[in-house]
Amino acid sequence: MKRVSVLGSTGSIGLQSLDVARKHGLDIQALAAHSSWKKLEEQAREFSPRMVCIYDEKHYGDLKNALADTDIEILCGMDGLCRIASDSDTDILLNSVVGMVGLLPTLTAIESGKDIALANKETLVAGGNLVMAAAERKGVKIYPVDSEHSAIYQCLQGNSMNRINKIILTASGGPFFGKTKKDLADVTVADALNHPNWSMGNKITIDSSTLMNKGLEFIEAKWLFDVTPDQIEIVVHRQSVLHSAVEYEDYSVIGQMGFPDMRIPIQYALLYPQRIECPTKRLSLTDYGTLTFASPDLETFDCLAMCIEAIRKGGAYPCIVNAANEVAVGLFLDGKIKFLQIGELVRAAYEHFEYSEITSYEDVIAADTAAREFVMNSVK
Ligand code: MN3
Repeated sequence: MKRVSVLGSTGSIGLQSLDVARKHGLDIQALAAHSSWKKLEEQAREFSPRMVCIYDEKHYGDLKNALADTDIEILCGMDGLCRIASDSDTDILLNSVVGMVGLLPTLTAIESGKDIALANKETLVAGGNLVMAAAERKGVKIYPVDSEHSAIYQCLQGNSMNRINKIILTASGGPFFGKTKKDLADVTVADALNHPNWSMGNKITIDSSTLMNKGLEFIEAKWLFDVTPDQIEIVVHRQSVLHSAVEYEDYSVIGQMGFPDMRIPIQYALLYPQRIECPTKRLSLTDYGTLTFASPDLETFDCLAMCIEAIRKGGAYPCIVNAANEVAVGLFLDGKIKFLQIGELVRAAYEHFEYSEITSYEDVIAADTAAREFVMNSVK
């Protein structure tokens, strides 16, 4: 049985990955959470990992006391995440932490030759060239956990001899599909958190409402599948049943469908190449009756437009738009800015910075930090 460690185990992907682990009796080696130490304690008692890590160091003492009667090793901070990422008794690391924090553990896992089930978007968005080059050098596999990228990965199986014409990346369109900027001027946090098809964490749910999420996925797809931006077409598909598709040179389009439940792609990443029963609902196409497809509205959803421009220009731009968005979403969730300001701030950051290359982890951090400061200073 595969030995698995989970970074971000108390988040939405983490909880669903533990459902999969529970169902199939996976051997959990380590668990890490941001700050939910009570939930992490519960998980540690259920899965008996060798190590647990609480990222937020102020809860280290709480967790240590809570698990004092066990022989589980308690870690904290980035050091703890990287310690888990480099653990030699883990076969696959599920990285589902939120934000830029995920990049260093991913690079650490790759350097120690460990396969990764990747749910942390920022890893590829901010450091795509570094991560893919390191993975190739180390012969490490990156299994995408995101439903769209998992779908594409699945559509590529058995086709290593064939060239991709294009990738069809599907988007649900989020809660504001069909709206104009005028309609979105007074959107509240609660409106934006009300996603039609997927149940996810706050950051990604806001990103889905602005379509930033699809922009990040566009950038990820470019890196994961080694295609050009021109080879990726975004198609809005409201039902989230077709999770993405690949067109080959013969114009045959192969897609992957399923009930919209993240446990399917999580399980595929953790158990690849096995396909065994998943703890989810089955897809009934006749329950849906109709599946619809439309082009995205790049005018209303400028975060998506910015991401596409950023990856076309390359260099640090994807990292910059990602960092600007992360700060802007935080400000929106805290009630400090309006919904449409998220896109405006991302655009302002994109336009502010000159082109620069990313050749090291330090370059990523420098671009990321500069973009964050730029956004914070813009709203003062
Ligand atoms: Mn997705």
